[in-house]
Amino acid sequence: MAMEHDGVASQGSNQNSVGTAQKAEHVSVPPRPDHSKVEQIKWESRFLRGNIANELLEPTDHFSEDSMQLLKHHGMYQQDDRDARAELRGQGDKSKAYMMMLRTRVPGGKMTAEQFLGEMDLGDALGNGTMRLTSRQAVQHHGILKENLKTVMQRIHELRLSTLGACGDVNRNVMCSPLPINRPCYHQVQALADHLSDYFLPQSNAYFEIWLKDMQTGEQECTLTMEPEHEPIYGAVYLPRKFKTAIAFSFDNGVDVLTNDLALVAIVENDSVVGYNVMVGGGMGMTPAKKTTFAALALPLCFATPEEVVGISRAVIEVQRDFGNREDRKHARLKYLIRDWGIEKFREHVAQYWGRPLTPTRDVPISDAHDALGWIDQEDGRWCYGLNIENGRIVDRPGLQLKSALRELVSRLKPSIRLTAQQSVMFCDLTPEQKPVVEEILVRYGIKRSEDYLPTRRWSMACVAWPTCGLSITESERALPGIMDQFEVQLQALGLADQPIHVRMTGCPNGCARPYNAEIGLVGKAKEKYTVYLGGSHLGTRLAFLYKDMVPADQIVPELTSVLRVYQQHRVQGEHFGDFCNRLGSAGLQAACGA
Ligand code: SRM
Ligand code: SF4
Repeated sequence: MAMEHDGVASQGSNQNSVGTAQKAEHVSVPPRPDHSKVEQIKWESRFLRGNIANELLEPTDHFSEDSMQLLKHHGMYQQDDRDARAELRGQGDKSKAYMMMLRTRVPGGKMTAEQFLGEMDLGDALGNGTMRLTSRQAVQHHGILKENLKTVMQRIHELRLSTLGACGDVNRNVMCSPLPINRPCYHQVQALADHLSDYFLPQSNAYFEIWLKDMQTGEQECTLTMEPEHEPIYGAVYLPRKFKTAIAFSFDNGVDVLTNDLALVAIVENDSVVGYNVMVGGGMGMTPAKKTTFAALALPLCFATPEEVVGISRAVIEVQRDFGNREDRKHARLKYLIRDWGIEKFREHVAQYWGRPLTPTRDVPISDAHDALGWIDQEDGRWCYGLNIENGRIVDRPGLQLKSALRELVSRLKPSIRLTAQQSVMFCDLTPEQKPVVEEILVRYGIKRSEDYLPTRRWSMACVAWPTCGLSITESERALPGIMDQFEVQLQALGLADQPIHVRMTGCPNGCARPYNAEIGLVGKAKEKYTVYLGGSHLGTRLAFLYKDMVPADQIVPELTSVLRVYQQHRVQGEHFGDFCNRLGSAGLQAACGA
């Protein structure tokens, strides 16, 4: 049944040409028959409600397919334990051990000590006993049972956090530099991340109605109010696909800004942001079998002053909303619209939607990237300590009491918290007197300090993959530590231990740990086989090239060692590993390695 929506219709991908672009505001058009099934599900969902509330009441252990799609917009994914799946299949049982993954949105990774502790408690009480810091400065819980979902959602709300806008076809967690330096530019960038995050949140009441409405009154009373239903930016079918925004500084690209749909590079003069180079159309995900898909870095769109940046960002989102591909979800990210149209046509549309001509980007290159680890002077008399969390997993296991250490540290010192884009955590606002306490706690629990890792490990990152990710082809989070152990032995043997080589691994080609612009990218292609990419830049400004395909897991380090040897012998002084590989190219490296 066609419904009246006050939103914006999907116009398909190629309906308007330059010069005839109409701002399709407040038009309500149902999805076309050739649009993907997800478009129909969103359209019929009455602004993200669908049948979720009813299914929640049913005594089942999982949701229907349609609800699964909608639940993403509430910040969660239905998964099953794939280790258990294998076991069950072995016993001839075709059922699945269903569970939910929940992602809390944390703009710029900024949390309070209470929120961090509360999230850890939640993972213990109702999750799988771990907490996962993500590659976008957010927090994930795995292993939540359907019957506990509402309780978890309400507890997250009590922590004054939310999962809304963390997943789904909307703007996701907005990233920015987590460095808590007390200079105006850092505060300005965090304020913009907070603002964009709020501004682009879905406005539907569905989140409130389904998860929070029946919360107890009193101290914990829900503060959300029931406003009339209106989705002024997204309309009834939301965006064609996920949309990601990050803000970097030209002098610090620790957030890997160019891999985002909307990449804002802050330009600073006299410690204040004077504007942003706005770049568009970055994205990592690709499907090797589908040759029209690719990883891409964002392209220059325009310069925006601090007053203009929100309006221009909105125009970018609106153009993607109205012209992004809604037929094929594998071709629906902004990067495809931009490459299909060309940047000039896209620029014209953004200018038209914004209502003013755009100014060219400024010639201020990205010059550095900070890993945000170790002791950092906040320049206000206080200190911050960035602790390397290997692959973002906070867990207690025999020989690693990481969760207990963090719990003691955060409850005793009450630092404010920042999460980094490398899945690590920073304890901020520490007094000089608290510095030795941090060190003492880490030593007592046997936690390796960031300074004790080789630089390459500080920059390494793996996606979650097995056993929770339904898309993983092979291991990543559980495989990378062992690979890094071997890799470090080789680095040391070759006298390269001081090299901060960025290694990123994923369990499938979707690229959740951003492997395609890393110096070394290891991408799961088949069971225990990986594609090796080389030649990305440590600044995140260049894509890597495919070096070798279908490399068995146990051959990764031997393959890389051959390349390291060539690097050790032929690099020019100060040349980063990625730059060296890029200089030689795939064929040059293969020849030099005698492959
Ligand atoms: Fe991701 C899908 C985990 C960052 C590209 N990603 C998934 C799902 C939800 C699997 C699914 O759809 O069923 C994974 C859940 C695994 C699990 O068990 O937790 C998942 N992605 C992650 C996280 C947790 C990886 C991590 O180890 O940190 C990251 C959560 C970030 C966050 O807090 O929001 C995560 N994902 C990324 C990034 C990196 C980034 O955004 O900076 C990318 C590449 C950039 C990009 O978007 O292009 C990324 N994830 C994808 C894609 C490919 C999208 C595409 O355009 O093709 C998928 C698959 C999809 O959307 O269909 C995906
Ligand atoms: Fe899952 Fe693939 Fe993302 Fe890894 S890269 S978390 S395997 S979707």
